[in-house]
Amino acid sequence: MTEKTILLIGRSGRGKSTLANVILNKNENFEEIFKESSSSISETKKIQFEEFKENDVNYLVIDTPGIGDTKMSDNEVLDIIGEAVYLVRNGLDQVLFVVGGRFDQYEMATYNLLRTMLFDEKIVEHTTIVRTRFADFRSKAKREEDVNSMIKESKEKKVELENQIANKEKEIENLSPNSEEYKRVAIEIEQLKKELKSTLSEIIESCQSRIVHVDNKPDVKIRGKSRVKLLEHLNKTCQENSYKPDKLKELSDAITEDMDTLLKSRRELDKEMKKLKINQPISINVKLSENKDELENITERINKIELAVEEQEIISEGHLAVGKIKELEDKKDKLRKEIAEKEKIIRQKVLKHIFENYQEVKGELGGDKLMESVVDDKKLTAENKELLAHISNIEQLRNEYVQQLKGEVDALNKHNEQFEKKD
Ligand SMILES: Nc1nc2c(ncn2[C@@H]2O[C@H](COP(=O)(O)OP(=O)(O)O)[C@@H](O)[C@H]2O)c(=O)[nH]1
Ligand SMILES: [Mg+2]
Repeated sequence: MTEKTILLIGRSGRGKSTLANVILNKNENFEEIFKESSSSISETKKIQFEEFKENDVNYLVIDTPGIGDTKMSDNEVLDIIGEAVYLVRNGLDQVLFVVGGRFDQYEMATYNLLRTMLFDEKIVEHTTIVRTRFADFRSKAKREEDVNSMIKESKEKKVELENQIANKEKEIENLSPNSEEYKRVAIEIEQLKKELKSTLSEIIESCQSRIVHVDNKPDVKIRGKSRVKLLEHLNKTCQENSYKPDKLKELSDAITEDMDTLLKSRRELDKEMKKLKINQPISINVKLSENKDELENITERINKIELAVEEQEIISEGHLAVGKIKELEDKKDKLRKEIAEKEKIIRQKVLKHIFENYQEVKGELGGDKLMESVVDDKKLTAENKELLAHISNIEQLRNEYVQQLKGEVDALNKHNEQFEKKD
């Protein structure tokens, strides 16, 4: 049996979860297994994955929430990265980079951040652009027109950014390196360079034969067409060996064992919770509801209490007495502790991995947001703190060095000018 691991990446709202449901086609009815976001409910910031079998291929479909494009809690970011790495530990067959009609500057934030943290430049060769919301998906001419306009737009954006950078670089030449103005322009240049790295042009150009247009509006027939198209495409493109870059291997080697234990404990806890739910005396629920003043009607309340008493009797008849519940509760608490401990260990390892790639991550659009999210002083280990201090030290030294060089160049120029005047 062939295994194919498919990772969905893209800005939130572009249609990743919908696409995952289309590929999965649960109960032949595109049931919503991956949570699709509507405007009223905010997207869950968790990895979701499902497996299914089709034509002797075992597919693993992984839906990722955006990172770097929104502020998240440190645990959320670290958990997403840890889980994604664990799921693709045996290699990745294809990244589906999902885009809608509009592009904004954070379109590629998650893609680029994952590329620097876990993958390498070769990820582009394993990427397919999936263009959603494309009603004219049947027309070859319209598809080509769309690709051309994507290329044109991203090229124009690239030229615009390059010009802006060139202008700012001219501007900074005439500023004193110690001035506030200099610092401000330097930051602007850095930001523009990040944006330049984030234009779609490179990825579109190298993925031209791998752009799939679909429309996944809620229409079984049209979604069926999308699905056939996507699976055919995956069948064609995923023939080569799966992609397993060094950085991914490094981190997955570090966390796989912990993750296995964590998942085992979580499953056990789930089982215990189910047992507890069956055995929980319902009277507790009645008390809670009373506190909340949810039961306005007195007779209704009495009925509920009577029901609770009845339930309690059934429980004691079934020999599921308080002692048993206590035992289950203890087991549950122990498992909870074990889980929390493992989660902490995995997060620390992911954090260490991010710090080891600190410079590159900071150099990406969204890198600052990601770092802000994960650097919570209270949660850093001594080792990570040392690493961070070391990195910021290097950064400071480098800045000082650059300033010093600028100063020397200025002095030399002045010196030359004087000589020229003398001549
Ligand atoms: N018309 C149309 N709507 C889509 C398409 N893909 C997604 N949507 C809608 O766009 C919204 C966001 O989709 P979702 O899959 O949750 O986006 P995600 O944040 O990238 O996972 C949902 O209301 C979807 O129903 C598409 O191809 N066509
Ligand atoms: Mg989603």
